[in-house]
Amino acid sequence: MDKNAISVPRVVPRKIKEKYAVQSPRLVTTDEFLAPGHRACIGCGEALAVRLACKALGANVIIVTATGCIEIISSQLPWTSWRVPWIHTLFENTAAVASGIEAGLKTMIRKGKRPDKDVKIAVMAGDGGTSDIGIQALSGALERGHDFLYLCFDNEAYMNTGIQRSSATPFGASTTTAPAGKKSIGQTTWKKNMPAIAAAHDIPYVATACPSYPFDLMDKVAKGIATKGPAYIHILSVCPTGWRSATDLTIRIGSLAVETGIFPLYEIEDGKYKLSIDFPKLRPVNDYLKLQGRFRHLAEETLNEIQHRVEEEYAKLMAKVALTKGLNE
Ligand SMILES: Cc1ncc(C[n+]2csc(CCOP(=O)(O)OP(=O)(O)O)c2C)c(N)n1
Ligand code: SF4
Repeated sequence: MDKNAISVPRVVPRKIKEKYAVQSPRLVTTDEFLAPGHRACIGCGEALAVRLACKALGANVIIVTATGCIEIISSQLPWTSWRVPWIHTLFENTAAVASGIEAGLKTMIRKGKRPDKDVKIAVMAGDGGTSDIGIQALSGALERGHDFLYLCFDNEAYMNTGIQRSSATPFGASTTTAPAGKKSIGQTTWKKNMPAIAAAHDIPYVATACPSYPFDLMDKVAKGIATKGPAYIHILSVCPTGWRSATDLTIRIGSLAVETGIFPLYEIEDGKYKLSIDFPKLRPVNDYLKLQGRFRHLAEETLNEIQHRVEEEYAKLMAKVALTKGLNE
């Protein structure tokens, strides 16, 4: 057991506490690989998610980070928050740089120039860097089968440069480049399903996570980094600055994304779907939307449209989970 480990009570979603509560405490390392004192905004879900992910990755990892909030908040020269080897790359080539590092390490090990054979590679990028600008390099790396874990921290817009819409911005959200007004509801396209795109590459591990469920997130990162071959985890990261939400509601809003079915938590292991939390009944989407200023302008008609779409997508996911169950029986 890690000598620095501390015992923390497990966080479980409200209302289903009795059903899912785990009485025994879990152990989490007190080691921090993303040092405190970085420059993230107050209540930043992305910084919390990165911190938790780093705990699960451990010390023996090389982290490759695209441009974006994660990079800017952590590497303001002459300081750095990174306590593990870290490289900042361009948006376009993040997964390609990780591929090169992996191939280089393999060669060094083969030539006996690297005694430590267990070093892992993790990529960290935002939704813009993943679902828009870096998608081609990511697709190539997944297809070639490089051994790394790709973590997309999805705050649903290009936050670092001022809340511009990305293909991961949800329908109806107001952003600076898709502003809501008299003639527009804001974003008019549905959120790109990045986990499904990663899964379509037939990689061994794909998952979704959210720091509102810290143990689930850390378990998935540990699993992803231990996977032989490419793994992809899509992490919903609440951004109070861009979502126009209260800074002390970050954890609650993340939980509501899951409880409403807007962002279900699941894993796809070797093509088999598994729901991480199965709610007896989903909450109405407005419970989640009403806490965020970016959706403040939405009329009932649009809220109903979003509700309908979420139910439809959730049913599709449940069908895949049921199919997996059927195949296993
Ligand atoms: C090719 C290219 N286009 C645009 C930029 C400017 N830029 C830097 S950070 C950023 C936003 C990043 O958004 P995202 O990947 O979603 O991460 P976030 O900041 O939201 O965490 C942009 C557009 C850039 N650095 N390179
Ligand atoms: S803009 Fe959003 S994601 Fe970026 S540091 Fe601030 S809260 Fe975090």
